[in-house]
Amino acid sequence: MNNDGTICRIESKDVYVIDDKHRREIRCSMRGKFKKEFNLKKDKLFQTDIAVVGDRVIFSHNADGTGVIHTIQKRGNYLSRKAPRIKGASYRGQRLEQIVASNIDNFFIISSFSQPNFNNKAIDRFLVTGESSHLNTVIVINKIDLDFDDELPPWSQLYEEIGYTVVNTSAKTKIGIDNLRLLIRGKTNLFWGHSGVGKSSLLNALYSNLDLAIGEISTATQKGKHTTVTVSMLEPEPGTFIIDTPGIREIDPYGIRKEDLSHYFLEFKEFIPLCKYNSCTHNHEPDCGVINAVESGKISEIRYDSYLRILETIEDDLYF
Ligand SMILES: Nc1nc2c(ncn2[C@@H]2O[C@H](COP(=O)(O)OP(=O)(O)OP(=O)(O)O)[C@@H](O)[C@H]2O)c(=O)[nH]1
Ligand SMILES: [Mg+2]
Ligand SMILES: [Zn+2]
Repeated sequence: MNNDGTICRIESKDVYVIDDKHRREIRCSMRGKFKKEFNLKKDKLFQTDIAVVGDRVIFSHNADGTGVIHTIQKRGNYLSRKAPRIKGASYRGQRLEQIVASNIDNFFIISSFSQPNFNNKAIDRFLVTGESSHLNTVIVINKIDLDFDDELPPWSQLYEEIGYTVVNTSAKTKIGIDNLRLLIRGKTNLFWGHSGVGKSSLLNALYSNLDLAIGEISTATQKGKHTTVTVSMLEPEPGTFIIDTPGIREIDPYGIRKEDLSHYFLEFKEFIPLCKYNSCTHNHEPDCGVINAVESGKISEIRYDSYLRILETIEDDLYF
């Protein structure tokens, strides 16, 4: 008999599925046809994953309590990034797309005020990733108990003025945790950010029934030690799903063209039609609406600087 479920975890060939009806986790394998299709498409394939956490599937039960996945439903949306370079899988300069998770209601960019240091450039990159994947994005700035000199408010304000929801939290003192819980309830939420910012700590603070492993911060580098190692979906209360992810090293969004980048900086949008050239990259061109807006203070220089840095890294890509 066929059953519906959602992929919650993948461990090499084992795909764990939460059964819609019984809310139980079932260890499944993928039907052979998936592998065949994967090999056939390999030349043209820009996606390294056939099945990802969040995918809705149809599966059947085996007599021994395991299951077999027959169908993966079309993804409503997904978060992807450039895959780490895989030898032999791509030609020179080409990077594959790696899908992290699918069917996401809220994309939470988790950052920390300190330990590791607040990094607005990284937030801006993550925002581009979220916007280009059409996700509903929320910014969380954790560890505000370490903001002894009240340096955080201008940063929260910068992003709030653009239109983002910003939640300031401390997993330690529990500030902001109730606010965060309200945004999460009843939705599928992805937690994304560098190692050590406190993704798993926040989840433990949000839901007392979770007991996720928490890592230390290296005293030498002020960075996390990659404590969470797999993407996994949790259901801390019925109907609320959270996908905890391992801290990322590489943060490049996938598949963005130079001329499209500015559309993912939401506050630039109204100024783009004022550019003299249609193909303006807002970098050096004369009569540029975006540059004029930066000069008159309507766009923050900090954000424009992030834009230029990301633009440079896109120019390194050869395959578009
Ligand atoms: N002072 C302070 N420390 C925190 C807070 N939240 C987390 N930490 C500490 O930060 C360290 C890393 O926390 P984790 O929850 O493991 O971070 P993570 O983002 O899940 O890291 P990875 O799993 O490696 O990606 C731990 O030592 C936590 O105790 C906070 O709000 N304030
Ligand atoms: Mg973690
Ligand atoms: Zn321009």
